Amino acid sequence: MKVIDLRSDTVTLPTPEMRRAMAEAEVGDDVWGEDPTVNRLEAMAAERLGKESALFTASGTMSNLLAVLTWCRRGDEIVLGDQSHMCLNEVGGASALGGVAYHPIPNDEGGCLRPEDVERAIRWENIHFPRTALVCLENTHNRCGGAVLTPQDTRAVAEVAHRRGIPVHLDGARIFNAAVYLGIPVAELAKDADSVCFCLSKGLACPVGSLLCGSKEFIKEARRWRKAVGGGMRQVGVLAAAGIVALEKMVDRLAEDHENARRLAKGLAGIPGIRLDPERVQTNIVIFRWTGGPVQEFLARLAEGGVLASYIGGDQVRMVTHYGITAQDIGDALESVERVARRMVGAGA
Ligand code: TLP
Repeated sequence: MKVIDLRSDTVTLPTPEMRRAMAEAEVGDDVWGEDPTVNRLEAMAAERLGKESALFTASGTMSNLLAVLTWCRRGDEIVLGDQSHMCLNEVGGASALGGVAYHPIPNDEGGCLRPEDVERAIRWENIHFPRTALVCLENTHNRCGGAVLTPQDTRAVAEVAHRRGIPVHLDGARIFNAAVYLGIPVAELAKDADSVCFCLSKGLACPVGSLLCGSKEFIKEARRWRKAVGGGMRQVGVLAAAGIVALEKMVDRLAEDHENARRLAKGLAGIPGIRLDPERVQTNIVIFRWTGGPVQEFLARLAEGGVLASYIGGDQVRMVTHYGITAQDIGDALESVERVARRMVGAGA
């Protein structure tokens, strides 16, 4: 039985071209700055994102953590969305490892923060308060169904933060999906952020890696923090080589994943027990509510039929399209989901 794995775009496997590039990569000791392949990837990333410098890290979580450690001191506070990955899914790293408090404010349905909420959340000088040291955004927004922030959305928040002298970090794990959706250069989406990270190991299909981008001074400091958290890697050009292939070859094809996600969402919307508005799906993430019985049973039955999806709390299920999923897989997955849904809804009626 073929398994259609829609749990995440992190399950993507490296392309044959990536494997070849990895095998042939020229390498050196990156802690000494001597890995030519890493240096090339970092230069490419900085150039694409329109920043002075970039740092190759082990994961999106590490990039976000390094941004917090670099911008903040112990006892400071970060303002971020209550549905953001940094808030919900990064093991509380900012506070556990950086002594930095989280100040979550509501994300709207489109993954944005309202500038007036950001303004209100920023502390004024008072001996009782932590200092607000960073405002964080996420684009695309994972928990808000892959929603895209426009350059204007980012600018509106950055204007408030910058007026108060506070930098903005953008978790752009899937920022290339946003750029492809909007049909604009990724640098436009990063322009108003002081630091930005993106992942190679999601839709871009690399086995490992993320890049943190910002000013020369910021990256120099983030590089020290990367070493401190044990993230200084040595002949890591073997991984960076895949990243170079990803940036050159894997960005434009994200449009296919978006097309597949739209087809998936439209099909799901017609299945009994499933609630979602397919018009809201912009990129490669589809989140829906399952109202036809226990959600864990629904997921277990889907898995028995060869369709893997993930549970994200309440009655919500997430499906993500990616390089490993074809248009044919979408049709097959929809048939399987419909079969399970009809049985469960029929049994409950
Ligand atoms: N997201 C993963 C899980 O952790 C939920 C996924 O399957 O979507 N920022 C955003 C917006 C992310 O979605 C993720 C990963 C990260 C950061 C962290 O990246 P990694 O997994 O490389 O640490």
